[in-house]
Amino acid sequence: KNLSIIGAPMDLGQLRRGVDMGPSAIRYAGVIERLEQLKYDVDDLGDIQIPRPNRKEVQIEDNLRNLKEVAEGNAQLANSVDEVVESGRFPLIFGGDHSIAIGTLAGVSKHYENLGVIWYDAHGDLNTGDTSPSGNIHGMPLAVSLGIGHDRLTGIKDYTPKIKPENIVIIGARSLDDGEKELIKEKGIKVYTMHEIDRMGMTKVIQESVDYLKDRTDGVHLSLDLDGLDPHDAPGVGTPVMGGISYRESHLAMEMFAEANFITSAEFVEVNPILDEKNTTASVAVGLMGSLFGEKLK
Ligand code: DIR
Ligand code: MN
Ligand code: MN
Ligand code: MN
Repeated sequence: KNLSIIGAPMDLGQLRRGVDMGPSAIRYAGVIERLEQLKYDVDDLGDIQIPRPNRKEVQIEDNLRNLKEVAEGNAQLANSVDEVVESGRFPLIFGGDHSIAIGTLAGVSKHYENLGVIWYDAHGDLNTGDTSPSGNIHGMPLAVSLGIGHDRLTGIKDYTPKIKPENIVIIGARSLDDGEKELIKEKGIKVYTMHEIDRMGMTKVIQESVDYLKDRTDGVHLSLDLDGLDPHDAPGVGTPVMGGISYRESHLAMEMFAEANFITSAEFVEVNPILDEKNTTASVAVGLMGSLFGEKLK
């Protein structure tokens, strides 16, 4: 039970400032104590360094805002994550906006033949520069990891793709752009939208997701965007979408992942303390990590 924490204070993958303070907010909400209580050996490696863009130069190329800095930051993150996995410890990454999943997956996936990914998010994050309505790279990391997108991003760690479409499960989707919907169809990506969660219940959604991934993968990365939760439960996010997954459903999901004992790396992203109410969202994130790492009520 050895865990290494890496903070990725990235805010250049979207337009709202403040998400770079996510790692501090999560630490301040007591994550290390919480995990140590669960008998983990926790090593906090601190934050990676994110380059600052030159405000006077053109920053959007190919509809990719801050491409250079996002690529550099993620290349660094990929190296740190790679070292953690190499050393046999569980990598736990705090965002930062969701563009950091590009680096996390680049670092993790080279250690697996068939890495599975659970993408817990209101969004698909399957855009490219060509399909993105915003130019924000935080809406693109899943596509990039599939090898679709600018080669400064897909080429991190010199291999692509990082993951296979059949090894992905998206949970909580309720805001998908047209290009994302097309990609989901084309690649046959498994998606549980809010409709399925309402209809089947979270228990069945998670059971099916675990069964689906368990046989076909040799490791599973959990990428949890706090905007997957309902904004009432997790208000401190840059792109809230009404009608999300509840606090209780989310804990159930984490507890079932803990029971299945198959998550091998995780990241919690998009916590923005400037938009938050008294650090609620960071606290929710820490509570979810408690459940994911085996906290029991009795
Ligand atoms: C939108 C929003 N699909 C975009 N994406 C977000 O800009 O690509 N992802 N917020 O988390
Ligand atoms: Mn996201
Ligand atoms: Mn999202
Ligand atoms: Mn987002």
